[in-house]
Amino acid sequence: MKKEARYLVPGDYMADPSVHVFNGKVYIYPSHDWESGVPENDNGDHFNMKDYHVFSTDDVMHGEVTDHGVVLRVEDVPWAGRQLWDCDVAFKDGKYYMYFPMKDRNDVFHMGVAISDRPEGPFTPQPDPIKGSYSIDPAVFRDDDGSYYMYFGGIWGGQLQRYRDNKAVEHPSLPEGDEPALPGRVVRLADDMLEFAEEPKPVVVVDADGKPLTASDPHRFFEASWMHKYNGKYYFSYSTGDTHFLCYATGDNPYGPFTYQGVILTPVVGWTTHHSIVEYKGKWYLFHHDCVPSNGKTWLRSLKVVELEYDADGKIITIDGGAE
Ligand code: FUB
Repeated sequence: MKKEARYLVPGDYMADPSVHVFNGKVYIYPSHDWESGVPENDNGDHFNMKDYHVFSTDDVMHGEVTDHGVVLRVEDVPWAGRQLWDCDVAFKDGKYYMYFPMKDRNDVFHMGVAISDRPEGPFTPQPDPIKGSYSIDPAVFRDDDGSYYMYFGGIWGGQLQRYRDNKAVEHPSLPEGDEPALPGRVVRLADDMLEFAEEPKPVVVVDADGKPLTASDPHRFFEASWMHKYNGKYYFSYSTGDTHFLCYATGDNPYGPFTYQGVILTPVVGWTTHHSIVEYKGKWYLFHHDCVPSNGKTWLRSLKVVELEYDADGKIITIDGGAE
């Protein structure tokens, strides 16, 4: 279905929106793309982002979008190497916790935490990355019982293929053909929000017969996890990367398994696709990005929002991403 969409920050290149409602307003936590001159490759070196901005609005489709400025920079982080990719923010007991993936000085991705008293930042980073953290794209979900879970992981440049059972392997590889696809990960956060409370677990997406989606399935997990709850069900959504869909699967608990349901967004202009799903003032929204304003430059993406609809059975109605 084609839907009215809005570019939220026409004056700059922002991508990978993580969105939450705090204090009655919508807060958007994107990556900040820029023309760094780094050539494009499968390792994602061209996504050479160096800071984050925060945006807010109280009218998603038509209202003013406030830019709260730079809230964290690579050079603020004591363990920094390079590349601030998709972040997320969670609120607990009066503090806002920003979770961000960045490469350390050995070019290995880990997740850091930075803290603020305000949703708009600025955020002060902890001295070290989260112990046992790896790969990219943290999405933090608060369940109704007050537990917080981080969904994460991304293959290729996101380095997830370098890990099995949460340990780095000497010879990274990806499953192929009919082998089960490499799953994303989920982990409960500790009460202080600064550590993992347990070992990360695989987020397995299964078909209607309960079999894990295979590595050759165009709808298998690649990166960009998100979790939301709708009518009491857990909706795990993600990007399929090189096949360019946003898909979702549902389950009855935060760990899954999740049963594959369908496509949320067909391919957009640009290589990556990424998103978050949020309810605000009684409507549901899909925040995402595409490369239309930059004429298809993969590394210069623009923030977008469209209204999301469910049918009577809780199925998400597929949105047309606009790519030919
Ligand atoms: O923005 C850099 C990376 O591109 C993100 O971490 C991925 O999800 C993809 O959007």
